[in-house]
Amino acid sequence: MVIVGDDPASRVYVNNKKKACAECGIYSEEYALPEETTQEELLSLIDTLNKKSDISGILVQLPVPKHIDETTIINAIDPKKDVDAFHPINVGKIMVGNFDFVPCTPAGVMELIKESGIEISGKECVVVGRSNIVGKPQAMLLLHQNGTVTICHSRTKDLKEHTKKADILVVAVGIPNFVTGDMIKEGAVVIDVGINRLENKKLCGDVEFESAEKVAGAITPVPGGVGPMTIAMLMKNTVKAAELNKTHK
Ligand code: L34
Repeated sequence: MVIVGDDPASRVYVNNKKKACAECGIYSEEYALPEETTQEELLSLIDTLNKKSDISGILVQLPVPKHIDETTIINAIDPKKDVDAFHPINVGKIMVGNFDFVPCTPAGVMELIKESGIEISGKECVVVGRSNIVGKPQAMLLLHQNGTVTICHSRTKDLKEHTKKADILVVAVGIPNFVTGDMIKEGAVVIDVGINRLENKKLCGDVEFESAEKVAGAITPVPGGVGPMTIAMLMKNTVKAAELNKTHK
């Protein structure tokens, strides 16, 4: 795990990941680098970790400081150690449907749906948000399970018209209480990926829970919903990486 700078939310997430590794018996190293770290220094650390035989998985916690180019960093990670599945090789494999790693947050969402006994095949699935980290891979995973998938975003006209049709609604926009109960179909499965910190330090999701839970058939809370699942899926990818790197030696 590599963390650059001192974003307080990132600090919490990385601590949770470290704790999960310890609980699972996964050996981990943390590299906490100062905000002023140069891109070259970060690339050099990634190169070292790529070559380090006792490290199977590498994760650079995002966001990185503005003076560092995120794409350059992601591209530098050995795809076989890319437990986030952010490298273009792994992104391409997800598109084709033949993948080793699944990005942790969308994988966590899929696991929640599966464990709850919810069928995806033939369902109207609406993903709100089109980020490379969540929205796009989420849509692809739902498509692989034969969902009918719509991706909505900031330029979508009449968002409510789309969300109202969703049997499964995944919201990942990063705006507190963005989706309200009146935008949800009766009985729909609502999965809230957002984690927003309000001024009073309280956490809230992208879905207004109070109004949404009255109409939803199932709904995830924030905190205690998708966040912990993201970490669980990271553990799964890390075990996969250990197996993968063993056979490739
Ligand atoms: N490289 N960067 C990389 N990989 C990732 O998979 C992430 N992500 C997102 C941000 N940047 C990343 C995470 O790890 C979001 N994320 C993440 C991880 C854990 C939690 C939330 C987001 C989490 O533990 N959430 C707790 C609450 C934690 C709190 O108190 O703030 C929850 O119950 O939702």
